[in-house]
Order: sequence, then structure tokens, then C-alpha cells
Amino acid sequence: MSFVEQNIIRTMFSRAMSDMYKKEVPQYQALLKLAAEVNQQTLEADPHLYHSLNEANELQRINEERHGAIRLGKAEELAMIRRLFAVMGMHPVGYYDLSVAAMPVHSTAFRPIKDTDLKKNPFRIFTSLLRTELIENTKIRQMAEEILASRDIFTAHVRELIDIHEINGGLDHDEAQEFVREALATFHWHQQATISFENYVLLTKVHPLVADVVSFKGPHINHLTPRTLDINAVQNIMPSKGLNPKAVIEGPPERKIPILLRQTSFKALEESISFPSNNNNYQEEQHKARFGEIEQRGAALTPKGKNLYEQKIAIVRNNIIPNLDGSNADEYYAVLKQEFADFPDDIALMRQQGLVYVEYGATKEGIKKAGSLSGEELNTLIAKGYIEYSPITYEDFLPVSAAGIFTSNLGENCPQIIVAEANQEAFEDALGTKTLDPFALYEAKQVNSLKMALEQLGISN
Ligand code: OOG
Ligand code: NI
Repeated sequence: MSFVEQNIIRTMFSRAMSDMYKKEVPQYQALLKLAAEVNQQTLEADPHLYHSLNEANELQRINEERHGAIRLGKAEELAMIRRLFAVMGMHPVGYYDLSVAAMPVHSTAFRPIKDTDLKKNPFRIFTSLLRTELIENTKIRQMAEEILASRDIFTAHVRELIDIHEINGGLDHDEAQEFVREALATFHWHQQATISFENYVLLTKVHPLVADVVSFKGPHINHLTPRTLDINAVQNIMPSKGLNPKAVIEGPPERKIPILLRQTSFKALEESISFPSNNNNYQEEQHKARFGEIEQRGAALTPKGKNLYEQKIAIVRNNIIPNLDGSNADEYYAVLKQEFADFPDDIALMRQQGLVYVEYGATKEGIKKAGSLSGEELNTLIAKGYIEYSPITYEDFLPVSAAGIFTSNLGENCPQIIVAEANQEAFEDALGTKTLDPFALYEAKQVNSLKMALEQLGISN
């Protein structure tokens, strides 16, 4: 029996998801088209970028989705989704506490871990779990928990296929195809709510996120996100394509050496939902959940670099919070730029100061000298041009940015939720395993690359 590679199942799944979402949300199709156009123009205008992406075999997949997001309601759902994503080689990396932004959820990202797997298909899913314990009103909390307790978001057959995968250690061709079809069913849109509009309104008042999670049969995919090579261009062109962009681009400012992650989206659509009412009737009302996002990734920062980034973002947010209508966007960008002015923007400096993770490699020059270099310091090898390095791409998410994405899509609200601390332990109990530490993954990649480079130069360490 031969198994289908997990990377291939992940690609089958991300394409099926994309096809489904394009059909369900035509605006998303328009965003994909815009992203592809901007990518092509950027590549035409920048032959150097074209060359480096080509070298890295990145060009064919440039316009494929990088991530999506879902919101789950209870612990069993998170535990099962972990097993479902594991079939596709996606594992929980990082813990994101969104209670800091008055969001009643905490999250992780399921993603490939190994470099070779990320290269084959980097698709990941930002996955949030509702924290019902943060609902202040006891009656509403109980109602939400009861509704969630009675639902099953997985098909019986996907459960079987997950078992088969775990027992056999893989899926064969037919099983893999069935798996993709059955898994997809969990992420469909439901035009019908499972609760009355009255109860929906009660939940919305607690927090619109609570209503989005509790009112439906399953955790609809709420956005997909392709990669852009020029996020400013996409943000600026969106209105002319009939897409309504969120007020500002989240994350760091534009820089020579891009860091972490910059994101923007078109705002969630108002969609018509049928809510069950008396005597088998339905009441048509509107709900906002689904949007389209775009991301541009830069260098992964070390804990020191990430702290510096987070400090700066906190200072910016103390000074100015972007209005949802975009009325202070220019001022916001000015404050952001000003605050980041002294964040080193030179890769050599960033490496020297230990702000950034890099991948090392032996140069041709260095390899010619192999065997005669023992005892040389790394900095000397770099200065002499025997070792080169480039930033490692950030593969994870940013809680403050995520909160900004949530907020601009849910709209203004006055949440009735308990102010809380992070609770990584509870999240991991629900998940059934620890989340992986993203820093450790980047660190390992840096260390391995250096080890290999030194070996190539004939230096043992
Ligand atoms: C998730 C928002 C976070 C991102 O890219 O930071 C996110 C959600 O709205 O459920 O996807
Ligand atoms: Ni996203």
C-alpha cells in the first residue's frame, strides 16, 4: 500500500478550500486576481526580486493561498481539528492570547514545521477557540455552552478517515481524496443559523465573535489569504476594484528589510442568514463573518527583536488607535514610521544585534578554501566572504495584528466579557498537546544552516 505524501494532501485541501471560497465569496476571487496582477507588475519592475524568487523555486506558487482562519466553540472540536490537520502535516505552532484586545478567544496556527514542507506548500490555518468562561452573564454563558455541546462539526466519515490515518500511518490515493472532500464539509458556509434571531442578538451583545461561533452548525472558513509582493499597492487599488479595504495595514511599517508580517483585508460582507422562528418559519437577517485578506511576510525576529517590535507597537497604540473608518490612517502611519525609525533596517546590523534569525550558507569562495579555515571566527568568515546569510522568513502570526483584523471585520461593539489573562494551559489541555514554540523552530533552522555551512568549509565544531 502506498500513502499519499502529506504535502500533497495539504495542497489538495488548500486548493479545494480556495475553489469553495471563490464560489461562495466572489469578492475573494476579485482579490485573488488583484493580488496576482500586483505580483506580476512587481516582478516585472524588479528583475532582482524575480531572479531571487526564481532561484528559490517560489514563482510557481506565488499566488497560492498562504493561510485561512476558523473559530471553534469547544475543547473537543479543537482536539479533533488537531488530528484532522495532522493528516495534512499541519501542527499547532504558537499560542496567541487575544484577551488582551478584549476578544473572548485564544488561538494557535496549524502549519507545516519543516523547511522542506513549508517550501512545498506553506498553507496554514489560524485557529481560535472560544473562551465561554469569559461570558459575564451566567444565563447566556450556559445557553452558549449548551448549544455548542449539542453540535458535531465533523462528518462521521472524516472521523473514520482520521482513525485510518492514525492506525495505518497514512492515507492511500482514494482515502486522501475522500478525506479532502469530507474535511471540507466542516468549513462550509451555513446560510441557516441554528438559533433564533433573538438569541443571536443576545450573543452579539456579549461579543460578535460569540455569535459567529455559536449560531451556526460549523466553523465556516472566515477568510483565505494569498501572498502579495506589494501590500501597499493592493491596499491602494482595492477600492477601484469594488473591494472595501480595512482602514490600515496591520503590523510593522514598510522597510528596506521587511520584518514579520504585514496584513490587510477587504472588510467582511453583510450576508443574509435565515434564523429559525416560530412555527417552522424563518426570519431573514444579516450577519458579518467572511472577508478576504492579503499578507506580505518578512524576517523572523528573535525574542529580543520581537520584544522590541512589541514595545514599539504598544507605544504606537498608546498614541493612536486607527479609526475603523480610516479617518486617521495617515496620522497612524506617521506615528508608526516615527516610532520604528530607530529599529535597525540593515541586515548586518540586525544580525549583529541579535534581532533577526538568519540562514547561513558557505560561499563558492569559502568552499575553495575548505580545510584551511579552522579556528576562524564566524564574523571573520563572513567579513572575508566565505559565509553568507539571509533572513529566515516569519511563518507565524501577530496577536495585535490579529486583533486588528478581527475588530475591523466585526465592527464597533461594547463587549460584555470578563477581562482575563492568557490561559495557555487550558488551551493546551483542550488541544490535547503542547503548542510548539515558534522561536525554537527558527533557532533550529539557523543553527542547522550554520552547522552545514561550517562543515562545507571543513570546519568542525
Ligand atoms: C482570525 C484573525 C487573525 C490573521 O491573519 O492574523 C488572522 C479570525 O478573524 O478568525 O487570521
Ligand atoms: Ni488572517
